[in-house]
Amino acid sequence: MNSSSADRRLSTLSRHLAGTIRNEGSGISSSPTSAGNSVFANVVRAPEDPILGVTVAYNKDPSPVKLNLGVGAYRTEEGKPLVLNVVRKAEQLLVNDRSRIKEYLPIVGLADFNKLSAKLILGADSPAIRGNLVTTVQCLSGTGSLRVGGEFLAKHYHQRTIYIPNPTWGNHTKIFTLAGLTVKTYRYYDPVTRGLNLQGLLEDLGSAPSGAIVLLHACAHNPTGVDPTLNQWEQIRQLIRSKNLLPFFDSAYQGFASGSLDKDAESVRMFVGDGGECFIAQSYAKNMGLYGERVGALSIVCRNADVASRVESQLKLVIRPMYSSPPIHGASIVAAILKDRNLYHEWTLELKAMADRIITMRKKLFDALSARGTPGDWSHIVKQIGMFTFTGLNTKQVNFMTQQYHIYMTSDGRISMAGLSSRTVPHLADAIHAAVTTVG
Ligand code: PLA
Repeated sequence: MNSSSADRRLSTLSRHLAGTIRNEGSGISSSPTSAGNSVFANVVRAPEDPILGVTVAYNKDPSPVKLNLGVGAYRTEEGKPLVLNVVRKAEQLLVNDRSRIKEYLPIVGLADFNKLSAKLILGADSPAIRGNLVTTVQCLSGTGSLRVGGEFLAKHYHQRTIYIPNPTWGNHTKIFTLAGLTVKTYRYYDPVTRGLNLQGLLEDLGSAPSGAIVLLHACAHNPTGVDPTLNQWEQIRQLIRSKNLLPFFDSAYQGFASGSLDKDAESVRMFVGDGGECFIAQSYAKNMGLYGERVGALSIVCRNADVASRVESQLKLVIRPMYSSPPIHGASIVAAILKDRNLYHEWTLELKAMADRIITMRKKLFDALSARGTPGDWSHIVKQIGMFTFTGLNTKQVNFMTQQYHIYMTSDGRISMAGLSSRTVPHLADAIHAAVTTVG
C-alpha cells in the first residue's frame, strides 16, 4: 500500500466523486475508504434495547388499539404523559426569576440539590448527614449515578465484583461491566412462589467474597415487584455487614411503591442507621416525572467526614472527563420543590395520587382476569409493588399478545402498570386470557 500524500489526495477525491462517477474506468483506484466500502463496513447491526426497543416497535404499529406497557413511564387515566403541577409551578418560578443564569454548574452539580437529595433519601434528621459523612454528587438521573458510582468503585475499591439480583433491571449488567466491575448475580426471585427467594439470596451473598459489592433495589424491585419485608431486610443487612459486603442501593422509585417517600426509603435508612458505609443512586425520573431532564444523585455514606471529602474529590475526577458537569434545569426544579414547604407538600400529594392509581390498576386487572376465569393464580398482580407486574407470561405468550392484540411489553412478561388505565384494562385482560388459554 502506498501512502504518499498524492495517493491520499486521490483517495479523497475518489470519495468525493463517488456519488457522480462510477469508480470503474474513472482512472482513480478504489481505496478501502471509498463510498460503498466504508471503514465501518464490518459494523454489525445491534439489536434494539430490550426495554426502550419496545417503544420503537410500538411507534411503528398503526393499530388504533395499540398499548405500550413496555417502558416504565407514568400515564394518566387518559393514557397521556404527565407533567406534575408542582413541576409546572417550580418551572414558572425559575423562569420568573431574572437573577437566574446559565453558567456551568460545578462538577458535582447544584449544592442545594445535593443536600436536599441526601435529606430526602436518608431522612431529615439523619445523623450521617449531620456528621458530614455523606458526599452527594448530582448525576445524569439514576443511570448516570450508577455509572459514576461504578467507575469510582472500579478505580478505588479493592473488590471489583458486584452482585446484582437475578433478575434485575437489564441495564445494570451493562452499566457495571462498562464501569470496569465484574458482574455476578445472586438469587432473588422464586418463579414458583412468585415471591422472594430469601434462602437463595442469603446463601449466595453468604458465599460472596468478603468485601464484594451488592446491588440492592431500595424499593419496588424492577422487574419483579417483589420487595423484602422489613424483617427480611434486617436479615439481609446483618449478613451484608457481617461479611463486610458493600451495599449499593438503586433508588429509582422512592414514593412510587407505597405512595410514601419515607416508607420507600426504609431499607436504605436501615443500612445507613448501623453506621456502615453504603452507596445510593437516586433518580427523579419517576417520582417527579422528570424522565427527560435526567436528574439524579449519587450519595456515598462514609465512616468519617474526612474520608467523605476525599471520596468527593475523586468523584470529581470521574465526572470531569465523562461529561464535565451536570445539567442545571432539572436539578433546579427539584431543589425548588424540595426546599419549599408548600411545594414539597403538593409534590407528596401528586406522588401519592400516581402510586394510588397504579395500585388501583392492579386491582382492576386482577378483577378482570377473575371475571374471565383466566386459568392460574393471578394474586401476584395485587401483591407486587411499584410500577411493574411480573406476570409470569412467557416469551411466546408475549409475542402472541403483541401480534394479536397490539400490546407491547418486555419479553420477560413484565408489564408497566403505570401505562394502564381503566379504559385499557379489559383489552389487556382479554389478551392475557387468550394467551394463557391458547398459547400455554
Ligand atoms: N434503576 C432502575 C431499577 C430502573 O428501573 C431504572 C429505569 C433506572 C435505574 C434508570 O432510570 P433513569 O436513568 O431514567 O433515572 N427503568 C425504566 C426505564 C423505567 C429504562 O429502562 O430506562 C424501565 O422501564 O425499566
